[in-house]
Amino acid sequence: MDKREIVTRFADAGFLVNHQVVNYISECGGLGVIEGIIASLPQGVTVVTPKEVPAMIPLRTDKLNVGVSRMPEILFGRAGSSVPLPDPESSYTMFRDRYDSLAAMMRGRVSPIPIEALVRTGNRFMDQQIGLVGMVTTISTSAKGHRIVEMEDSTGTIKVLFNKNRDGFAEAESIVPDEVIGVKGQLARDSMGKTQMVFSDTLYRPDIPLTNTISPSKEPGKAVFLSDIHVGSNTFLPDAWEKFSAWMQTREDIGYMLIAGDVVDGIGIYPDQDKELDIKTIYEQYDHVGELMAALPDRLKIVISPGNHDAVRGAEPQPALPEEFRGNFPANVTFVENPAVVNIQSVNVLMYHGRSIDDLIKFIPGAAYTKVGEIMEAMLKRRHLGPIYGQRTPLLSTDKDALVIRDVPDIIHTGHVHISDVISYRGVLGINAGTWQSQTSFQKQMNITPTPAEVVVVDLSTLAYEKFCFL
Ligand code: D5M
Ligand code: FE
Ligand code: ZN
Repeated sequence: MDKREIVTRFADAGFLVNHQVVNYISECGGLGVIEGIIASLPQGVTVVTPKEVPAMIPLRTDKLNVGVSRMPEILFGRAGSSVPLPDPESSYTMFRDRYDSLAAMMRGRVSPIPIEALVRTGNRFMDQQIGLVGMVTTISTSAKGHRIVEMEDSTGTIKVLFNKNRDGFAEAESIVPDEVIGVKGQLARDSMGKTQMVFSDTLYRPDIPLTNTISPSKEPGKAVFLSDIHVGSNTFLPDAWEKFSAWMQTREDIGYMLIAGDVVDGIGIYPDQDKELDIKTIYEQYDHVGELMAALPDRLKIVISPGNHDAVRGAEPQPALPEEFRGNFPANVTFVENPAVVNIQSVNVLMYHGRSIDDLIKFIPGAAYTKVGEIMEAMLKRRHLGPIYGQRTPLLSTDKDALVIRDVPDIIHTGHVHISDVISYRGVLGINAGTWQSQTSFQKQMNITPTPAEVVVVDLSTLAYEKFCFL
């Protein structure tokens, strides 16, 4: 990052900044690092020196009295819990569960009428203000530029028009296939007196309640978040990892490490991958990750969920890494499914690798890989990690839709895009820490510039975060 820009950012926020801090950020920072530093400045500080930047504080030798971290409690996604449904009707079961659980979150606000009652000829709701809740089946744009969305519930389907000249049209433009939405609007008839469509006044999403507040841990403790280590790739950054690993030895205040998938690069994941591999068997790749984990302080409680490069079924929910790959891992590592909900000191973390981010970016206007925070927000609004069926994210049919965000998490932790971003949405912290591999030839083609070797540390007792970079 440009040094002048760094100074300007601090100045805009009302701070002077020391040149060592500027050098540090220019080497390994972006706007997120600056924002992290500013957010964690104590009251009364006007000049930012290395003393105010925890990542720059020299290694400490004294012991911090932080006690022993409790074991993470797996609330969802325990190894072995996702069972595929066998019969061809299974996707119906899963979508029904998605509809029921998400519709329940909106019922009080929308007071929905079954779609069958709305489309019945001569029905009593004609020309009135009505509410409905449905899953989105098709989306199109009218000749005049309005959005037309077909919605389906268990009784029928109906078209809903979102007028491009109304407030909130941007939200309507962000409607994606297979999400569950609510609408209040006017039922309109055609010249034959039959229901034609609903003209929407207000779009509703399951969303995070406005009343949601942050609920940090009552005990002291910190957790470090990362993902996409990609061990085995010739673009994995061993020196940066070593720097991070050495730093972890000094951070006795950090009791937990959460890793949201792609711990190895895998074998045969993309065409010609073999030319970019330093470690050419999957067992050796995992053995090496095991060594990296064993070199970290053993007081750490580590949780690992898989991603699309890991040696498990690609369809989501993905199972936990099987025993056969775990031989070299220390006992302080817990393997969970993708997605998973893990409780650390009463802070609930929803871990999801994030393959669906590719699909959501494609469907949401203005979305970009450089703004993955907005995609985490999109997931929270929809209370779903990956609604779109039949695109790049393979979805497994299970009894309950594992990608529904049933309970509001304190933290949502994703990866996959290799570009870090942190957001806060209605009291939920969204963290994507980035990756440990430099730009691959594939990403070069796609024009994706990664932010490697960054981690995010969260103080569980305040839910404040800091970013650290080890390039
Ligand atoms: O994903 C690394 C990055 O590459 C992430 O930003 C998504 C992007 N990616 C991965 N696969 C594809 C395809 N097929 N098309 C477009 N973009 C993609 P990783 O899971 O680590 O390979
Ligand atoms: Fe990855
Ligand atoms: Zn990935």
